[in-house]
Amino acid sequence: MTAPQPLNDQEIRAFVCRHTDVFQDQQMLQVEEISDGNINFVYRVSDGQNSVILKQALPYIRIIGEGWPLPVDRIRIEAQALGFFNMCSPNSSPEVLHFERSQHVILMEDIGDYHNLRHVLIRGDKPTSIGSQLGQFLAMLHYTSSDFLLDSIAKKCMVASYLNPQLCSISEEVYFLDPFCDHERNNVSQGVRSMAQALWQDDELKLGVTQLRYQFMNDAQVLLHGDLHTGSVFVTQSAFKVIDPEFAFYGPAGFDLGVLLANLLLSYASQVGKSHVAQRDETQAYLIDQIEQLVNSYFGEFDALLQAKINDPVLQQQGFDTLFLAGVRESAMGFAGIEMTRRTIGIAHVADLDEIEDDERKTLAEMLSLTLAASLIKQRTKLTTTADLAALIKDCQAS
Ligand code: SR1
Ligand code: MG
Repeated sequence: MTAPQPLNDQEIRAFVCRHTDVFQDQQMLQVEEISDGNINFVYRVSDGQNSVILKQALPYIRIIGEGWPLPVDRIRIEAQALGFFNMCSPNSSPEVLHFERSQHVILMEDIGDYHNLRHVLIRGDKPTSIGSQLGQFLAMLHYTSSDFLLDSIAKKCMVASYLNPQLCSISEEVYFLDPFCDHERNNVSQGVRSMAQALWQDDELKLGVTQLRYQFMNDAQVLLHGDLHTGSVFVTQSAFKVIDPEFAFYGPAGFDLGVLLANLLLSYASQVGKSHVAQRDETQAYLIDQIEQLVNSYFGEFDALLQAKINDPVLQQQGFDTLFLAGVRESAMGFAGIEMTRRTIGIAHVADLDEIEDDERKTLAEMLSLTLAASLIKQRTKLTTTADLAALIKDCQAS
């Protein structure tokens, strides 16, 4: 039997005209494939004036094919999560124009005026308040989906409607398993092979990884984006949109914060690849500022929301809010270390490191990433302020 195929251009034009009233003439529509992630097919459909985005899920991973099957229910979860994000924080995600369950297709607003944050940072552009905007967005998402606001039954129904077993299973493997053993899926550069071999033997590190994986598998605290790297964020100088929540599920709040923090740190580590020292220092200072903004605004906003309203009378117990947020901070630091490790030596790398042309500088950047990652995992209980985090980053760079 042949595998289900991506829609062809004619089918895409017909689909878009059937499900929107944006376009006059089907034959005038241009279809451009803009798939950028690993998993789905994405197209921009335009008549020169108006445009929409069509995203199609097939029952396998796009870049691998039928060899890695993946249920199409992920696109139902993505449509649902995009709606929830916009409900929590208006205009924080592309508007879903139509979701067609039978064909596993979302039609959504084209955010063509926004740019992929990973590429923005690689170019050296510096959007000024992206750290604090994303920290506030995440705090609002996590609080709104938590037991602090929802009643027990509503929360459990939310957990059920975001069960995403196969995508969680992928994350359990590609974040927590492969990078911490000599797995055939890993992609380890020659320059950091000996560091990778050392970390595969590091029992203290692997115990931390095990604790974090167990939290990822069991702590259904809040609705997570589930894959919040800088390629899942689009920005202008003053605004952002979060895309691509197909990995959304109920998990530990520290996961989203940790993954985002890690991607800013990967950008930080990649600056070691620059020969122009003043430019490197300026960009690293900018990134530290964004990291501090992200962490401080997340905890500041979450704390303010908790002070304003906790519905559950037991969760109102004095001191529980502080304990909860301290736990989130600790796990976020650990998850950041996991994400950095997997993006450096696992199956899914990041362009920030991979596009460094000079091999020696690339090795130095990858070494800094792995050093920082291991410190974040091992020292996560001690990083109780952003000053502690900034000091750890400086120490790792100096070592
Ligand atoms: C097999 S590739 C897995 C990764 O691709 C997605 O973009 C997610 O980051 C996932 O971990
Ligand atoms: Mg993605």
